[in-house]
Amino acid sequence: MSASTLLHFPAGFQWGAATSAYQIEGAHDEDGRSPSIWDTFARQPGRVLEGHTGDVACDSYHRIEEDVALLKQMGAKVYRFSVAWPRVVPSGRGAVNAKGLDYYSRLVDALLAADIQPMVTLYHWDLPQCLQDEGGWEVRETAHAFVAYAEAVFKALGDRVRQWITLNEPWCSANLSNQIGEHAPGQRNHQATLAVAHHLLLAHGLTVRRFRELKLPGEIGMAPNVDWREPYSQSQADIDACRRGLEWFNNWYLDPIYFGHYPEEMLERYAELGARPPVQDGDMAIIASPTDFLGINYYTGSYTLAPDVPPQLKRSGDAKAELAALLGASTVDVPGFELTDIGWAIYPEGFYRVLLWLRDRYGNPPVYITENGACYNNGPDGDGRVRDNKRIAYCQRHLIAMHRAIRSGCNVRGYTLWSLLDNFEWAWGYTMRFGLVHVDFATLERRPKDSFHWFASVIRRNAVEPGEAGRLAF
Ligand code: IFM
Repeated sequence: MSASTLLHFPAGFQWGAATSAYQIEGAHDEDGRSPSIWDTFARQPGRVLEGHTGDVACDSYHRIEEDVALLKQMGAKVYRFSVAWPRVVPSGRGAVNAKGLDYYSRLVDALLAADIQPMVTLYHWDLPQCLQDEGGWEVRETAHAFVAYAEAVFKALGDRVRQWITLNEPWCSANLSNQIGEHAPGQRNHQATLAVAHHLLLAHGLTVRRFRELKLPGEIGMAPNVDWREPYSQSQADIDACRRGLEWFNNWYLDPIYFGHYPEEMLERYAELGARPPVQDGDMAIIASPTDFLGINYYTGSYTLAPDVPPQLKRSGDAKAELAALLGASTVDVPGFELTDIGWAIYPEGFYRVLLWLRDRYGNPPVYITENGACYNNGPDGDGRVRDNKRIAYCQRHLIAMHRAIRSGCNVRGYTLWSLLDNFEWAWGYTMRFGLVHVDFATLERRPKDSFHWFASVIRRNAVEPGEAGRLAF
């Protein structure tokens, strides 16, 4: 392919890969780490496929050099990882564990020595279990405990880290965990969901303020997951249902940050179910404290189809039925696109559209794509090579969508692919693989897949090929 036909990204575009603590570190009881809600949840029968836990994961706690060498080989400019609260403040609040902080300090030093910028997420779902025992994110005090923990991390790493993310995917920590019940702590309760969501957002806002007070160099933002929904048809019912779905998934976390209020219609619908966010005076101003960028995690999209007879929105005590009525819709996987191995529709057009939607609705903030990637479970062939062409095709299509968005004026500054390594995929355990690097979970051996080499070529050229997916040179 000639250089002129490549789709180039802006100079200095920040390419890299992402992971999170519980999914890769292992060493679950070493150097003073206390259990998190995921240690507990994974031990409850039936919660995680095949009873897998993050006890060992990819053993990254003991493999800083190996993992950083992989990032270096890939040419990454940035590595997005998360800090485990139960490693740094094992009792949730109070004493700071120097050994826990030391691990992250050594990781940051190793990255900088390899000329890779650290991008640090402060919360990627691993709440200390001792705080859950006191009510977890349902209680307001947890937001204050989070700020104290964040401050300890700022003070230890803030001389070297220039990019901070408060929360990863609050929709998952609140809705997937407390309304749908698939993630820790695993309940179905609308009021708990709204309390958790509100205290997470409050923790975010308070942490942004503390970051500013400490006058640390660098930038701070949040990384919500957004998906894209479109009305199945131009019928008013489908349009209305789609709007509700977007309010529930995207706007609930973004409107408070950019506008200082929750989306009205969804707020009213929740109230019909007797659920309200526990907002106190001044909270929304704290939540709307200005950030420096928006992190965006995007994987999939769908069409929204309203049922012929919408379920009545009323309290029935059946949280699942109430959620269906709240949304008044079913989702339809985008026809014409395949599913990845985890069953998510491949919808790159949705990535383009959601980036334009963010541009127009929220004033075109600086955006980092903090996650995007695909689950494919094929392992090494007989010759040891992992030919994950489907992952390459998925990523190529999404990079093209991102390129179109940038050319349309979206202020996208970087992209960290999920994930560097195959890892603990939450309720799916180790059965679902998102890595650019294959991990043999019996031996912990790392093996770069074809997608790793392809992505390295994207980074090297700062460009993606527009050619036929799955037949790319690298
Ligand atoms: O593995 C997760 C990650 O922890 C958060 N975003 C989505 C990924 C794939 O499910």
